[in-house]
Amino acid sequence: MLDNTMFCYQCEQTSRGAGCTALGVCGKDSTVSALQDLLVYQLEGIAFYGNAILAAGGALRPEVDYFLLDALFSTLTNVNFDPARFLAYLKESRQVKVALRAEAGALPTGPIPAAATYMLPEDDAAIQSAAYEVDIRPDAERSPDLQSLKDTLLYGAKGMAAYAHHAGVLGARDAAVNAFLYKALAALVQDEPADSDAVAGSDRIAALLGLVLELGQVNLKCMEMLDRANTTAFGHPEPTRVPVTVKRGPFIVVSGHDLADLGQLLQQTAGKGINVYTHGEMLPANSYPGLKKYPHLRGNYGGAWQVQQREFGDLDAGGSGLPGAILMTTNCILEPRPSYADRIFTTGAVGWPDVPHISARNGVKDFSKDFSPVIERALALGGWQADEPEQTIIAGFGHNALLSNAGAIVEAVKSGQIKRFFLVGGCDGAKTGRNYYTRFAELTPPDSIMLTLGCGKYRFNKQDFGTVAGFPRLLDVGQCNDAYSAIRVAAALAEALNCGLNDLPLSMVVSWFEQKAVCILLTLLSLGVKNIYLGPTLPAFLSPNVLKLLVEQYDLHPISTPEADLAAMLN
Ligand code: SF4
Ligand code: SF3
Repeated sequence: MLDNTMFCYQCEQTSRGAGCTALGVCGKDSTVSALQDLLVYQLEGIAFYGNAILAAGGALRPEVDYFLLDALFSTLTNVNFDPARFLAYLKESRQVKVALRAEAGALPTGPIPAAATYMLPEDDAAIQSAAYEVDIRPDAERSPDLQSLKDTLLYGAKGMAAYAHHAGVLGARDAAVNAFLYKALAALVQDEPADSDAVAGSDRIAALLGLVLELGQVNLKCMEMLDRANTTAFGHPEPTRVPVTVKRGPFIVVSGHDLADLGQLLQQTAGKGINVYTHGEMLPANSYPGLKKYPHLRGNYGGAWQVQQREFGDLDAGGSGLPGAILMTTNCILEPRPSYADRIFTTGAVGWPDVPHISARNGVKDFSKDFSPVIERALALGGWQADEPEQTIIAGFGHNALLSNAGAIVEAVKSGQIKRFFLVGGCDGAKTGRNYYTRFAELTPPDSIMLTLGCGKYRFNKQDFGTVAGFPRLLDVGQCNDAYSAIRVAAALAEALNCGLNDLPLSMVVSWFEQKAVCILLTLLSLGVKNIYLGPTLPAFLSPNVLKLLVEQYDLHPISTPEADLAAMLN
C-alpha cells in the first residue's frame, strides 16, 4: 500500500508555515513520517502502562526508560530518515509494550486508551500499512486548542528526551525526568469528551497547559543533569581560543551535540595521525578540559547544520567532497550529496538510508562504540594538503567560567560600564529571515554584553564585537542545552542585584528551529521569564488561542525588525 500524504508541523521550516503534507521540507518522506507517527503512538501506549506502574509506586527497568528516550529522540527534526531503523524501533516497541502491560496487570484505573491496547502487526508490509492509518492528532478538528497544547507537550517531550539521552549515554539518569515523560505521553492519549463544546469548557485545557509548563520545569532539571554529566566527564568549559581554520593531514569532522561520542572518538584516534574537527553544535566541545587535552582536537570546521551539504561537499573547492570522514552524532543531518555519501557515518539516534551506522556495543549497559570504520575512511581519504593561516574565535563561557567572574560583572553593571545583556541564541536554519539575528547582534550597543548559545551563533560568531569592562562583548555559553548555564548566570545576577529575573537589564532574543528549542522555551516560560522575542516565525502548532494566551501571560513577542525590537528593548 502506498500513501503519499503526511502531516508534520513540528519544526520552524514547516511548509508554508502550516504543515508539510506531501514531503517534508527537511526531506522526510511520507513513508518515514507515517512510521514516526506510529512509533509515537506506540510510545504513548507504552507510556500509559509505564505511568500506571510509576503512579502505583512501582519501578521501570532502565532498558524501558532508555528505549523511550532513544525512540522519541529518533523522531526529532533532522535526526533519522531511515525506514529500516523505524521498523526496528517499532518491533522493539511491540515487545516493550507487551511486557509493560503484563507488569502493569490490574494497575491501570479508568478507561484504557486505544494506543495502549493496539497490537502492532508483525511483518514489515503490515506495519507500514498500519503506519499510514494511524492518527496521532485526533483532536485537531473538534478542538484545535486542545490539539495545539497536546502537540506542544509532545514536541517539548521530544526535545527533553534528546537531552536526557545525551546525559544517559554518560551514565546520568533522573527518575523524575523519565517519570514526567511517561506522564506527559500518557496524557496525550487520555480519552476526551466526544463533543467539542465539552472539550472547550472542560478542565482538560487547563490540565494540559499545566503539563506544558511542568514540562518546562522538569526540563530545567534535565538540562541540569546533562550539564552535570558533561562537566563530570570532561570538566567545566573554560574560555578557549578555538581555531576555525584547518591543518594539513587526515581528519574527521564530528557534528551534533553528543560529547560522549566525541570523547570516545578522540581516544580512539589518539596517536593515529588524524585530526578531529568539531562542526555545528559540537563547537563548544573545544572548551572542555577533558576534550581539549587531546592535541589532535584541532578546532572547528564550518558553520551551522543547514550549510552542511555545501561544506561536506566541499563546494568551495570544486565539490568533490571533503577529503575526510564525517560523523553525525545527533541532529541535524541533511541528505548526503553523492560527493560525500561514501565518507559520512551516523551514530546514536541518527540515521539515513544506506549511510553506515556505528552502534553502541550494548544498548543500555555499554555505550562504548567502535569507530574503526570512520578512522579507516579518514586515513584512506588522506585529508587536507596544506595548513590554512590560523584564525580563532573564543568559546567556553559556561556558568562556571562566568560565575567565577560574577563579582567583576556585577561591579561593571553597578558602575554603568555594562548597561545591558542580550541573550541572542537558539537554532539556526536556512530561512533568509534569520539574517535578523546577524543584524540584531551587529546593532547591540557597545556597552552591552551578548550571551549566545545553540547553532544560531554561527550567524555572527566570527565577527569581532570588541570588549566591554574587560570582557569580550560576545560570550559563547555553549550548546542549546547550555541554556541551563545562561539561566544560572541570570539567576545569580538577579540575586546579586537584588531583583527578579524580569527586572534584570537582560533581553532574550531566541531563534527556534526544532523540538529542543521548544522545551527550552517552555523552561523559560515556566520560570516566569517575560518579554522573550521569538522568531524567525512562530510555531505553526500554536493555535491562535494558545498563542494569544502566551502573548498575554508572558509578553511573548514575535520578532519584527532588529531596529524596532532593539529600540523597544532599550526603552
Ligand atoms: Fe516538515 Fe519540519 Fe516535519 Fe520535516 S520536521 S516534515 S520540515 S515540519
Ligand atoms: Fe541547532 Fe539542530 Fe537547534 Fe542545538 S543543531 S540548536 S538546530
